[in-house]
Amino acid sequence: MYTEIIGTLKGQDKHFACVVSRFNDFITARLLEGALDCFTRHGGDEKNITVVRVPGSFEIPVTAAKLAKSGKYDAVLCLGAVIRGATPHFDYVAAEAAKGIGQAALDSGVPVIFGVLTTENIEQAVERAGAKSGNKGWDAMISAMEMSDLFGKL
Ligand code: INI
Repeated sequence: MYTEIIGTLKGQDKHFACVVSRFNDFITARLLEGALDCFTRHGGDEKNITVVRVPGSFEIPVTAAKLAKSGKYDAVLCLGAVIRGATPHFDYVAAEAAKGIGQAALDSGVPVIFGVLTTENIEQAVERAGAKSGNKGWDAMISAMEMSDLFGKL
């Protein structure tokens, strides 16, 4: 018989930081709403959430790394939207965000959640920010709750 360790989904007594990009704010605001809704519906108290605004997704990793290392948060959520049609340097911004967010988690040992949309067009981004494909901010909060609970047990 093996030992299984799993994280459960609960917001009680959890302290999270959300790094939110102002670029494509009409999308990232919806992602934040989804994350907060998810948190409070799982017993979390909104006063335990710190929202940190950054100019764009490129600035998310360094900010997330600083927050993760502060020791104040059980997890850091990264919420951004990189839309190919809107930028000639999509690949650079998207790649840096993904690589840097992963690095922030590895360096700090704190769950740093990738809630950055990388889409071909605005329509796809809208679909993932509360329309027909759900809300990736909500999904990011689910991952934050699961991972922070799991890390408390490892
Ligand atoms: N930042 C985004 O979050 N999404 C984008 O689609 C985007 N585009 O289109 O360029 C974007 N650019 C800004 C970038 O993240 C930095 O803020 C900027 O380059 C300053 O470092």
